[in-house]
Amino acid sequence: MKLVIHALICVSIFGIACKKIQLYGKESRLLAVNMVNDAPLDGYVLSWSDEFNAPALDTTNWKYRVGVSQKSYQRAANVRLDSGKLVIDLKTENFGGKSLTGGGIITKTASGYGYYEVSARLDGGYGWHEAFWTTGMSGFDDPNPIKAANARMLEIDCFEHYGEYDAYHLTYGAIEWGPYPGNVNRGYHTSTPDLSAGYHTYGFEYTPDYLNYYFDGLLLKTVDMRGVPQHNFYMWLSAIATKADATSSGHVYFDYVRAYTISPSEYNTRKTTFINALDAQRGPMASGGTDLWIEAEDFVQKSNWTTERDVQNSLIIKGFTSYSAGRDSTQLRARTGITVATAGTYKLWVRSRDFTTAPGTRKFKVIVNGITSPTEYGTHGTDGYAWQSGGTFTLAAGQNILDIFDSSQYHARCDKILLTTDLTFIPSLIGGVSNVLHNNDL
Ligand SMILES: [Ca+2]
Repeated sequence: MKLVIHALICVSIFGIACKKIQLYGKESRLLAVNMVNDAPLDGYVLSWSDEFNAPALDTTNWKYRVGVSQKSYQRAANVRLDSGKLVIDLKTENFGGKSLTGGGIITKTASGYGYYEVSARLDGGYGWHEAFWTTGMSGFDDPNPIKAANARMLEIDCFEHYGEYDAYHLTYGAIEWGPYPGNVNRGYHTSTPDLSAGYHTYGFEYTPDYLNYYFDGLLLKTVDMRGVPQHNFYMWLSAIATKADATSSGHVYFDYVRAYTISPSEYNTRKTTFINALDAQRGPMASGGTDLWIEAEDFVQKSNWTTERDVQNSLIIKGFTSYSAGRDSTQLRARTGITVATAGTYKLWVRSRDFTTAPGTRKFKVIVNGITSPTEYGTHGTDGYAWQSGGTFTLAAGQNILDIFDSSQYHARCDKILLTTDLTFIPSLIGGVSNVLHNNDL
């Protein structure tokens, strides 16, 4: 009965799952049924896996990673299946203009939300970089539209391991690539066991709301994904050289890659814990009055301000990076119109970035309906983003105009603005989510 249920799920959610079951016969079916019972995260069921038990790589599901990356040329010939493992051989050999060769495999079918896990032994050695990661591309030459100009593309690095660090240190993270490049998050974990000596599980849970990283079943980090670009992706299991003097031979072993999905109702139950934890990290998201939360990156006229993803996975805008005399105000300001429903007196708060290195040098001003706030922002003296208060302003119902003015022309960064009728409210941490309508009727 469980097999029937599993088969129905995989037909409807993850088409290639059934292909696997049909290809490898009764033994794999039994394995799949058992793994449903062993789903590593509450609410999830297995939807697809490759246990690498076949005599050769299933090229209906996988393509080889081929070509130059960093210090090595990746070859299909370096990838093989042996005793139930996918093995990537790392070699010193002259090929394709490089003196080192690595390899990897990439899924041919895109995957979506779910939990993904590999079991791997990372014995590449010095100078090699092993990884389980995802991107919207199924190859660097992939014409997939997710790679199109201005497409917001997310890379998830479930684990990366660099042999030159040591055998215990792994990193993980997510990166947004163009048009707002930057780290959504980055972290690392130091393992007690030697990652090169045995198999360990590396997993990530990708959802519309959060991204979880796991090592050997241990939750390493929960990242807020609300507002972060999301799309289906291809899985990459790969090993390349990052050092020209990488060790002369090494091997990376993958025991399996497994994909799990969760039903909407199970997800609604599961997500509560993680969303509550993330919201607690945001600080207060509402005052006792009327709040206008305004993201700087939503300003309709940005002029020379550029949008970037910065620490704490916030989207921000950044001004000029070097001073030049003679720039006029239209070059220095970002401007937006916001529609206000409730007229009144509002207190201004601005979330800016400062640095402990040369604090107070990346500065900007905020102008509300032509009146400049007395505070200059980017001067709070703490490392990272913080809120600064900026006086009170009268807002009329209807159209109001805000400017962010680049007063230092030197790496000024603004995350968001709060205008609130609660004059005693003090925002902290990330704050609330955007709740205003912007318009370009200026
Ligand atoms: Ca922002």
